[in-house]
Amino acid sequence: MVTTTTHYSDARYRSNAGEGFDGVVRVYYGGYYGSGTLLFDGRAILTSAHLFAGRSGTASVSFETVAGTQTLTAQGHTLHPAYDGDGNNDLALVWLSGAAPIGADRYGIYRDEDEVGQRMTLVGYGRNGTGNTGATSSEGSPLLRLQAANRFDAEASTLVSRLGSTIDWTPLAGTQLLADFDNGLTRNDAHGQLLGRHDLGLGLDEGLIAGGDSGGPAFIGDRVAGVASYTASLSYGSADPDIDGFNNSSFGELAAWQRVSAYQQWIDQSLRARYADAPNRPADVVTAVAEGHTDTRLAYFLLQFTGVRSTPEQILSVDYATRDGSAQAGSDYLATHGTLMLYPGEDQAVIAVEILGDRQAEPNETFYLDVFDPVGGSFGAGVAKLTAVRTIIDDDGWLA
Ligand SMILES: [Ca+2]
Ligand SMILES: [Ca+2]
Ligand SMILES: [Ca+2]
Ligand SMILES: [Ca+2]
Repeated sequence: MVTTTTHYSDARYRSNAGEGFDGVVRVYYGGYYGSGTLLFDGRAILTSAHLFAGRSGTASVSFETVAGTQTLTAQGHTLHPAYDGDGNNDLALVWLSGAAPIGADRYGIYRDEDEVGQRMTLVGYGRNGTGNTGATSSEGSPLLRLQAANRFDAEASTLVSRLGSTIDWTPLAGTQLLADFDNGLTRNDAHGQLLGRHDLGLGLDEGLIAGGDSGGPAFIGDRVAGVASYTASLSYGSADPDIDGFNNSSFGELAAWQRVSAYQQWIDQSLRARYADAPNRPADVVTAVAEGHTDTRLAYFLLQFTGVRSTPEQILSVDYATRDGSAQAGSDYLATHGTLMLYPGEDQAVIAVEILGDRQAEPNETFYLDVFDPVGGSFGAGVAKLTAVRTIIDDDGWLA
């Protein structure tokens, strides 16, 4: 009745490349395809661990942007250390060997724990089909990025408390989110029938994951909130919602996404650990960054907390956003915004901003990073915002 292998999305509504989500990629490893999301520093892909486990090879990542399809060989990948092969901690990070294509969207991660009940957008390179037939196309070429929508209905450990030993896997509490594939009929409303979470879906926008979508994102707004992990066809007592009884991403099935908000510390700290040239103390901060000639390079801003936590476990945070000076977002650097978390044991961390290389002679230019909305600390009496400036040093022969 249940499979916990790769699955993803059966979208009845779909869009092709060029309609957004240019940072959702296809990931290839060991003869298998999945999907993934380019994260906010332009250096890492968030995907699922089960694409890699038990296989060998070198990962590659294909971007579809207005510039066409670009496939990059990965430098390596990291599985979540507690991945158990049975749907828990099913996350991996793929490390690009350089910067992602400039035209690919970078995505922040969803950090709040209010996902259940929210509409989300599913994007991936999985098989397509319809809710009545299930996934019908084969995986592989050509790249076809599909899009659909759904709503998170429940947290996956609810399955255990409601269905007991009917299910043969044990979702870790708080770490997975569920959605079902609705056709508007009560009898095929999987979470209504199985969990008492009644919702008849989003009409023609509704979709689910299918093979090839594994590792792909579920976005709430423009942030990745879930990572596609598995689908299931479940029945319980008189409840038999799957329209055809097969695990094929049809109406009446449910799917699970790894809950990104529960893994933000692992994601953030894994990315930061890759910044070999990041400053560790104020004296090492580089405020003037050479522009470079191609791709992007990282400029770092160092945030330090010098106060005392109310408890050692307290997590601190600030929000941040870049702002143009004489340098302009999109032509001189890539705009970014997000939340920087300081986890227990951390009193400082860096924010990375991508500087765009080119071969044009131009003046040295500046941009800003604003930091605001501190949680768990303050910037000092009456101070609502901190601002730092970086200078992009032209290296193409400007004479002034
Ligand atoms: Ca649904
Ligand atoms: Ca439903
Ligand atoms: Ca089915
Ligand atoms: Ca240059």
